[in-house]
Amino acid sequence: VVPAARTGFLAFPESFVFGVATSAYQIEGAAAEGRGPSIWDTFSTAGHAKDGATGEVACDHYHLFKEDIRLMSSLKVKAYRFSISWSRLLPNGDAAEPPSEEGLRFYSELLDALLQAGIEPWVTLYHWDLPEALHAKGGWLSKEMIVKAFGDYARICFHHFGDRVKYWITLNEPWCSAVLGYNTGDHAPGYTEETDTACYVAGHHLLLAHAEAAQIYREEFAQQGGEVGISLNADWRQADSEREEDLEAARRAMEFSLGWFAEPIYLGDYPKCMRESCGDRLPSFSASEKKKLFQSSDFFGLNSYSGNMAKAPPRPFEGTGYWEDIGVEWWHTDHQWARTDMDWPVVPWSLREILLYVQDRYKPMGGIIVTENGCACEPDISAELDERPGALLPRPWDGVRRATSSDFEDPERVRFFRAHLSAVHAAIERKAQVKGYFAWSFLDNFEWAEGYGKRFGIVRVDFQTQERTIKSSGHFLARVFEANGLEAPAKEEQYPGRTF
Ligand code: PNW
Repeated sequence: VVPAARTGFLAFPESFVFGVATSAYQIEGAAAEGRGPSIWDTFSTAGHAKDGATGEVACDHYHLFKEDIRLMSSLKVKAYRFSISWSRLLPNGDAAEPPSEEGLRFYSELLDALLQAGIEPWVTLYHWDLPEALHAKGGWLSKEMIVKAFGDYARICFHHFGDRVKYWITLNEPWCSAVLGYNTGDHAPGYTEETDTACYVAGHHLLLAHAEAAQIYREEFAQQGGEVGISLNADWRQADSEREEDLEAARRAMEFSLGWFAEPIYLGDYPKCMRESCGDRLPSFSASEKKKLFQSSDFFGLNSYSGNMAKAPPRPFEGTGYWEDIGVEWWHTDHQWARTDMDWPVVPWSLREILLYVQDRYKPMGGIIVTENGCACEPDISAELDERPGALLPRPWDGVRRATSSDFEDPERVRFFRAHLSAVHAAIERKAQVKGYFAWSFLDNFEWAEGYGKRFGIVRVDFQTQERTIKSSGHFLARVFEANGLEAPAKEEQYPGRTF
């Protein structure tokens, strides 16, 4: 193999945090071992994920966590982002009952083992697995109930684990909880748009729950000396042209995705364009709620996987509802862009753009942490997809794929990470205060509605035997983590499609 001609070494700041990420429902399994049901148990056992997949066993991380931490050590991981399963601590969601001893013991042992291995834990409190008992009481649509319930749960976590956890993330991707859970119905609890307000109501309460947990930490646990942030997801939207309508479409797309959750926290209220489109269908914050939300995040967690274009529709959409309210041709794209197995366009420069946008618009205190970035690619699955009639757009690894002899060789993912890490580096050079990067994901896992067919891991999991094998992308990242930097992509590794 002739080594590609690269253009130089990209060094990251000394204190940069390199890690890997997972979430409870996607990896733990042990669904019945002391854990109460969550909305994802209900949703997946009802058959809403592909091939009837559920998280009942997943990666069996609940039993294999020690082995998994050894693997992380061998990958030179400095930080590990995982989530706590709410219903493993509070099987009935009820914080008036004492938390489950079994649940406390599991997370306590996990934290001890991580610290023993010199790995810094970054802990997400809510990665989508709402206790079913709380959903039955109205879930994210019930303001009084859910804000208090989340605060009580957060307090239990801070109390039991805050001696060892210095980085907390209240919510993972509230946009997904609100839109996929309460509008498209692709995720639990699977509400499809019965009303044109449900996702805004859920989103409102998600924000208030975040603020409640952040306030509890600051008022009751300040002496623990940690930080509390939130992880928001968005793909960068680039205007398709310089026409004013398209520039406006790009602004709206960013404000209806990232801004919806970022602006109440960083700028004091919902984006103006949301209020204009939605009127009273978008709930309002009281003065005291605004105050509680403002600057309620000690760092800006950003999850970003892709980018796309924004184009104004030829005439305004009719009707109301989240997608109509945005008023952007959401699926407009560049067909030259490569695609991952999720069909998400591969647009590395968009990660640089969104980081610069976050820095410029929100100036987050504590800086920005990329809390997720990665790609799904799996030789067998996409070979199948490639043969689907009339199907897919070009993929980055067309041609490479069939030459790939092993499931553990994933040059496509190496290429993805190299390109995206160099985009992060470029953002830092342009003064974005990016403090860390977590690869999604440590393990192949339960990819929500997609089941087990979409593999994001840098470690291969054989779901029959639970055997783990480090992929070449894992070895690649281990070298990046150790060297605190990487060689820039070679010319031939650059991706096709528009770059603007
Ligand atoms: C994130 N979308 O999910 C989640 O935080 C992870 O749990 C998940 O495994 C990962 O990304 C990969 O999907 C998303 O439709 C799911 O835009 C869907 C979307 C975005 C993020």
